Amino acid sequence: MLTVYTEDHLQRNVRTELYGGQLVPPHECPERVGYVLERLHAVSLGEIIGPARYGLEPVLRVHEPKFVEFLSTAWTEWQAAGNLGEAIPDCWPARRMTQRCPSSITGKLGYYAMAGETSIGPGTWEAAQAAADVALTAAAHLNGGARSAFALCRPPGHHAGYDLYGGYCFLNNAAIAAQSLLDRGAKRIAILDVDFHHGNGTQDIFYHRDDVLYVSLHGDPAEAFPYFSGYADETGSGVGEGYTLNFPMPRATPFSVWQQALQLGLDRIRDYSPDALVVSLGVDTFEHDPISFFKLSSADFSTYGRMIARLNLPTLFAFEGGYAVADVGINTVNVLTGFEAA
Ligand code: Q9C
Ligand code: ZN
Repeated sequence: MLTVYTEDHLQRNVRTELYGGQLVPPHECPERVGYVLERLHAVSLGEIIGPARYGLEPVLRVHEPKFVEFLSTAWTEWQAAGNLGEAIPDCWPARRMTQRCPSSITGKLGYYAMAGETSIGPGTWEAAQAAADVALTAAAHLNGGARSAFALCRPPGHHAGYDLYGGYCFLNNAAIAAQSLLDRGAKRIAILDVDFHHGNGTQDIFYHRDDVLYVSLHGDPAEAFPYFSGYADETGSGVGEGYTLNFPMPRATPFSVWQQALQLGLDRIRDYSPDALVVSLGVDTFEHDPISFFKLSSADFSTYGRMIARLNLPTLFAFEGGYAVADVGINTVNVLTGFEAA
């Protein structure tokens, strides 16, 4: 399997995450990708290539123009306003307040943020754009006839909505890749999101559409981030009704249960008969993940890689979460080698 990767992700290297009432070193750190690369080499998964540059056009197919403009200027504006730390919001457009976008940078952060843990720093925008290019390059590879490709994206993307960032995400790499596959001739794309967290951003972008089926397995939003998205009764709207499928699951869910939900999701994807599959591949379902609560072992990742392969679809894996940093490489690459072994 081909991997697409660039060291430009290193430009996202913020010092702070708002966590437990403190500003701590971010869970979503550059070392995560280092462990994946190490493991890719160890198993000789295949060639690793750099991304092409696609510019903003494919990004603007799924994100709002003013949101993209905000992301590209936020750090400069934050600094120019005289702030000393990294850029974080502290005020949101809550219930019954106006939804107008302010001109103040602090106001804009609250307007565009779906969560407050994700600091913006120097290089955040450049890294986010490079991650989108990584996903688009992997998509182009599928278009060229490949059976699979791995987009080693960082920062991750599935919490980024049409005009929302947060949950460590800025641009929705998987959604950008899915849309580019449609724009290059695919009629239907399925997105399978196996990250521990609900991909509220991906759901948001495609909620009202029937040309992208979104299937997600995740921690019950009553107990897990992003808290305000991911219930089973969120099924799509308008022509999109029935094209969003959520499997929220409780604390300590073991692989035996998770696997049953996966099989139901795979059955729905098969019925949909898509031209290609995009997998939002987060490995924070791991039993030792520090911020999540499922109980998958490293061997379970291989097992479900084989299950995904049985769909026999052109498949793009886009890297998402996973914060048991030293095990992120093994778990991620186990999915890919499981897929290839099937
Ligand atoms: N107490 C991804 O995996 N904070 N994002 C959770 C838990 C945000 C995760 C706090 C987690 C975001 C891509
Ligand atoms: Zn996650």
